[in-house]
Amino acid sequence: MVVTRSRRGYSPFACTGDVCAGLGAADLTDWNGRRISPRLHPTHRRELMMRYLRTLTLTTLGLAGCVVSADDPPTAQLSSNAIVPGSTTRALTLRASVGGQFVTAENGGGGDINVNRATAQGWETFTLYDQNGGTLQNGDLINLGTFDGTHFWCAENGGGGAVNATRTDPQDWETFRVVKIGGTGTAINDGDQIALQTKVLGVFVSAVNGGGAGVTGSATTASTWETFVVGGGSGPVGGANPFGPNVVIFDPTIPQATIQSQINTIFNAERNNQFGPRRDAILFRPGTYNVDIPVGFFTEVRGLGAMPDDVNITNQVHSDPILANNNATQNFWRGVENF
Ligand SMILES: [Ca+2]
Repeated sequence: MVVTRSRRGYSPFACTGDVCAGLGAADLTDWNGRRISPRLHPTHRRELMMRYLRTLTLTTLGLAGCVVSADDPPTAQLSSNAIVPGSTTRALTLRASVGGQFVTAENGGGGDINVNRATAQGWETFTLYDQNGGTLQNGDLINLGTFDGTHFWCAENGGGGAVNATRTDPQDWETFRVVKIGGTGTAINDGDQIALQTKVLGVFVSAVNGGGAGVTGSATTASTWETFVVGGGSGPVGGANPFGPNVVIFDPTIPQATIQSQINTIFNAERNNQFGPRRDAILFRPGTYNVDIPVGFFTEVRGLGAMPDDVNITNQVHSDPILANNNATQNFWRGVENF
């Protein structure tokens, strides 16, 4: 539950809904239990937006709920960096080079990491946080989030033993360096082979026996068991991002065609969804985007910059009439802001 005090002195209101599912859908009540419609009350709407962005920021920084890894001895971790601001994200799958099996976080996170899946689905899809932003390059420091949106890969004690997915706060044990194995150039793209080196001790993650078992983080050199094939696409993270599958976050490094495709997919789902349950949020990190954004029902489009000028949409954003004869009197439940 999130409780926030209005800047104008209104009573705080409590949200029992999922803010990530879209502002238009939030189940908001005031202290008297009355439902608040943010669309009809400008002050509440603004407050909801501020709270939403605050929650988003805190969650992005890994600070929501003041989450701390209780099982990490505080003296052993060198720092608490949470998700490094400016990190870019991408979906990632990893396949052992030797046996060709995919790496999975059992149950989508919170436990073991194994290398024993023939195909990649949700549990085998990770969110790669590229700490220095931009594209993924040889030598970049990364965090690897699991499908449940809660946990991160962790090399216990910074390396030398188990690697699991039991931590919720990405600190140094949860930070790895990507080392490109072979190939030309420094950029890492789908199909390239990489090794993962722990940040603290500089040892490498191994697929034990080349696959069919778990992973460890104790190899001093990157050889066959330490080599993984990158996959999963370089586009924005959908189902694997911390906010769930109905929140997409774009940044300027993502190809415009990829962004446009995802926007179109969302619009096609929301175009006539006046009475349906689906909710979507489309979020843009600061930058310029030459995309066309039709806004359907229950869709919120937001810039994530400190100021509206930080996000520029150079094509168009529009909400066309959904009824015949250019009748837009039922174009409800949608919003755009901060770009
Ligand atoms: Ca990078």
